[in-house]
Amino acid sequence: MDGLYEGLSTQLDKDLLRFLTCGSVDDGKSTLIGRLLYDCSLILDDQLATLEQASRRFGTTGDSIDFSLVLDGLEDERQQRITIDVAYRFFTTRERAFVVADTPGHEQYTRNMATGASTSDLAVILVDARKSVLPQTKRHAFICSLLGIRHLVLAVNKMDLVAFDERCFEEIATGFSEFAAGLGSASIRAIPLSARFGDNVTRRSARMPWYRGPTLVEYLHSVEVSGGASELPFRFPVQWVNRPNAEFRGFSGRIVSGAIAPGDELIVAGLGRSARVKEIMTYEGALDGAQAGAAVTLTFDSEIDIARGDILAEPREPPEFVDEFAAHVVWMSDQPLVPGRSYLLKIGTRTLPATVTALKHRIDVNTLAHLADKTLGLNEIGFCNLSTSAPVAFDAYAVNRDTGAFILIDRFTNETRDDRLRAAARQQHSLAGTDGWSETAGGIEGTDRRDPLVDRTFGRREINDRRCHRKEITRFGPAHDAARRRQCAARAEP
Ligand SMILES: Nc1nc2c(ncn2[C@@H]2O[C@H](COP(=O)(O)OP(=O)(O)OP(=O)(O)O)[C@@H](O)[C@H]2O)c(=O)[nH]1
Ligand SMILES: [Mg+2]
Repeated sequence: MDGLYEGLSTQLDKDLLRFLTCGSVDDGKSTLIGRLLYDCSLILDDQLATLEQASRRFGTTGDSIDFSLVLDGLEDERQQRITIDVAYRFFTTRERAFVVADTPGHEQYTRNMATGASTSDLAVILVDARKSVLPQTKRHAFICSLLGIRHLVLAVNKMDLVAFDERCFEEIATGFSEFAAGLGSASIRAIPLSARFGDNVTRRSARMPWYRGPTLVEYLHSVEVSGGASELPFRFPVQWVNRPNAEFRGFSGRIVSGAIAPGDELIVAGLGRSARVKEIMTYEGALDGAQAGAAVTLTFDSEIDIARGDILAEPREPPEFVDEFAAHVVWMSDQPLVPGRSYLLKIGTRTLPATVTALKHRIDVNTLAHLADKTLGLNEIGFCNLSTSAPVAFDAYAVNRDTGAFILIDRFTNETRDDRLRAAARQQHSLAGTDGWSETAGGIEGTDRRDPLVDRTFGRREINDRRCHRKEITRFGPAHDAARRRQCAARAEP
C-alpha cells in the first residue's frame, strides 16, 4: 500500500500543465486527445476493447478506431457525433502531468468551452486544414485570451486531407498569427498534424518532412507556463465561520493563491481589520504552512470580525475593494444582457445584487473591433460597467484568475434555462474577468491614490504598470515560498 501512495505522489509531484482543446465544430479536438492518450499507451486493454465496440456502433472511421469516442462518452454526443459537454482527463507521462479539457466546437455550446478555458493555462486551437480559420476559431481564441490563457498552440489538423501540403499549412499559420497578434499571447506555436492517423501528435510524421518543429507532445512537455497560484499574494475567500462550541472559532475555506504560515499577519480585505494566524487546521491536524489549493481552517491570535464572503489577504498587497468596476463579459444566456437590469453577482464565496450600468462596447470576434450596441446576446462578448450593492474585494483578472472572475445570475429564474446544458444548476449568465479599473469617474473619485496595485482610479498606462507588476509578483514568489519553507522547517525543529 505504501508503494501505491509513493507511486501516486511521484505522479502528483510532476509539473502540471492544464490545457484545453478548442476550435470550430468537427475540427478534430476529441480525436486529437483520444489519439494522444492512445499513442502514450494511456488507454487500458479493457478500455480499448470497449472503444473498439463503440467505434463499430457509433464511429465515423470505418473499421478503424474512432478516437473521438474516448472523450465523447455521453449517449447524446455519440448519437449526434458532436461534443456537448466538457470532458476532463488527468494523465501523466514520464516528463509531466496534464489535465486536459476537451471542449465542444458547436457555437451553441460556447459557454461549455468557456468553462473549460477558465481553468487552463494553454489552449490547443484546432483548425481543419481544408477549411482554414473560421469565425468560431477566432471566437474561441479570443475567449481564451480573455480568460487569461497566454500560450496558444495552433494545431492545423487533417493534413492527410490536403495531401500534407506545406503551403496550405503556412497560409493558415500566417493568417492565424496575424489575427492573434491582437490577443497579447506570450507564445503561439503552429503544428501541422493528423489526429486521425497520428502524424506529429507523438510521432514525427514522415509524410511532412518539411516540418522541422516539435511534435505536439514534445511541445507540451517543454512549454513553460509561469506563475502558479502559490506565487501570487495570499487570498483566502472565507466559506464558513466554523464554531462548533464556545471554545473554538475558525474560518474555513480554500486558499486560492499564495502561501501562509502561523504567525503571518492577515487583513480582512477592504475592512482594515488585521490579526495574526494562530493555527492552520485540517482534518488531519495542524499544519506548519499551507499554500494555494489547500482547504483549511484558520484561527487567529485575537478576536476578529470575519464573515462568509470576506477575503483574507496579505496586508502588503491587498485586493481592490470597490462597488463600481468595469469588466469583460462573455454572455451565456438566451436572454440578452440588458443594462440597468438587476442581477446577482457571485464572486468567490460572496453573492450580492449588481447592475450592469452601461455596456461600453460589444467586441466583434472576427476583427476584435469595438462596436456600439445596446444589449449582448448569447455567446457575445462585451465590456461593461458594473455596480454592486456594496463594495466587493477582487483582483484584476490578469493578475489573479480566482479572485478576478465572477458570474452573473438571473435574480428571478435562478436556474438553467437551456435543458440541453447539463452542467449548471443555476443559470450562469456570464463568466467574466474584472479588469480592475473603471472608466466612470463618479463612484471612484473619492478613493485615495496609492500605489498602482491598490489604486482604483488608474487608466491605461497604469494597467500596463499592473501587468508589469505581475512579473514582480512572480519574482517575489519563489523567494517568498523558500522563506516560508525555511520558517516552517525552523518551527518544526525541536
Ligand atoms: N481524415 C481525418 N479525419 C479526422 C482527423 N481528425 C478528426 N477527423 C474526423 O473528423 C470528425 C470530427 O472529429 P471530432 O474529433 O469529433 O471533432 P471535434 O472537433 O471534437 O468535434 P466537436 O467536439 O463536436 O466540435 C470525425 O469523423 C473524425 O474521425 C484527421 O486528422 N484526419
Ligand atoms: Mg469533440
